[in-house]
Amino acid sequence: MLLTNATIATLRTDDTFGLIEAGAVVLDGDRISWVGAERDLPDSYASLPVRNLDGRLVTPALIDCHTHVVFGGNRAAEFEQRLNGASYAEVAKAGGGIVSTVKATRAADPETLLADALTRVDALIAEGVTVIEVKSGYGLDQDTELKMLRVARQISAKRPVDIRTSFLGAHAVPPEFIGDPDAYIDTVCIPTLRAAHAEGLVDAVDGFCEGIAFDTAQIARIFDVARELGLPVKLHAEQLSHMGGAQLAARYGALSADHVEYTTETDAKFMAKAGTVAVLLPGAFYTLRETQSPPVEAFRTHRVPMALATDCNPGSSPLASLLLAMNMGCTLFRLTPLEALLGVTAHAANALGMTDRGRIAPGAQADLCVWDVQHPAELAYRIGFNPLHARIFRGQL
Ligand code: DI6
Ligand code: FE
Repeated sequence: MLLTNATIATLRTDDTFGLIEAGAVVLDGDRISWVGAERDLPDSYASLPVRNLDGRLVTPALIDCHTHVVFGGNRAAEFEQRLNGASYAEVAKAGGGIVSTVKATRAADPETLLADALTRVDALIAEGVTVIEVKSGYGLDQDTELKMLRVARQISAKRPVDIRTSFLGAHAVPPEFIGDPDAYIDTVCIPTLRAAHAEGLVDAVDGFCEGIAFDTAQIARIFDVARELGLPVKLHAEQLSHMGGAQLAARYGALSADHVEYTTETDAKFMAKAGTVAVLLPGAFYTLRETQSPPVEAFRTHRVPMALATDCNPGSSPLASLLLAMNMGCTLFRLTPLEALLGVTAHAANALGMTDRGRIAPGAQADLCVWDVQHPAELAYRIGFNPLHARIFRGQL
C-alpha cells in the first residue's frame, strides 16, 4: 500500500517532529519500506494501490507502555473516601486500595476479566493505540496472577493490538501476609514468577517500590530472579516518596522507572547511563492530587528519554485516554508537545524494549495513525477530543 499526500511526523530524531510535507509512505506487508517526499518516490513503487490522505497528519501509532487494564471491580467508593479527606496511603493501610481490587480480581472469572479489560482496550484503540503493556499484580497468589496474565495475552486474540505483559507480583502485600512481606516474596511471588515464565506469560518483571509496598532489598531479590530467567525489569519508583527505586532499577539495567515524581538529579544521571526510560504517569499525579512533579528538567539535561502512559488502573488512575495523558503531561509537567508525542511513541517503545516501533522509518512495523489535524502539536493541545481518522496496525487499515 502507498499512502500519499500526507504530512508525516517521522520522529526520526528526538529534536524535531521530523515533518515531511506532501509526503508518502510505502507499506510492504507489516513493515514500512519507504518514507519521504512524494516527489522523491522511486518509480518502482508507483504502481502500488494508493490511498490519498488529503494532507492529513501521519504519526507512528500510539503505545501505552504502562497499564493495569486487567482487574476486577472498581474503586468509586474509595474515590469518595478520598474526597472526604482520606489519603491514598491511608485507604491502603485500612485494607482498601490495591488490596480491595485484589479481592475483586480473585473472585472474578476470566471471561468477565477479559470482557471488562476489552472495554478499556477499545477506548485506547479508538485513539490510535497499537501496543498496550498490561501488568499483573491484582492477584498476589499464584492462581490469580496466572489468570490475569492469561487474560492479558488473550486480548491480542480478540483485538488488533500487540500486548506486552509485565509480572507485578510485588505490587502489594496480600492480606494473608500482612507483616511478613519477605515470606510473601519467597513463598508466593518468586515461585509464581517462575511458573508464569515457564508458561510464556511474562515479557518483563515489575515491582512497586514504596513505603506501602516493598523496599529496595525485597525488589532486588525479585530482580535477581528476573535476571536469572533473562527477563528485563522495570519499576514503580519514587511515586510517593524517595526510596532508592530509580537507582536500583538503573543498577539492573531496567527498561524503565515509572512515576518518578520524587526522583533526584543524581538518580537521573544513573538512569541516563543505564538507558532507563522515565515513564511519567500524569493520570495518577492528577487523581491523587500530588504536588511533587517529576524532575523533567533534570531528565532533559541528562538526556533520560521520557515516556507517557495512562497507568490505567481502578485506584490511582482510572484513565483510558492516552491523548488526555499527553495533554496532562504538557499542562501538569510542562512537557512540550514534541516530548508528549515522543512519550507515547518512540520513548514508549524504548520503555518496552521494542526496537522496531515508535518512529516512521524503513524496517519499522507498519503501525501508523492518520489524524484530522494539521500540526502534531494539536494532538496534546485539545481536551476530550479525538481527531483519529484511521489506525494502521501491521500494515492493515
Ligand atoms: N502505582 C500505581 O499508580 C498503581 N500501582 C502502583 O504501584 C495503583 C494501583 C491501585 O491503586 O490499584
Ligand atoms: Fe502503575
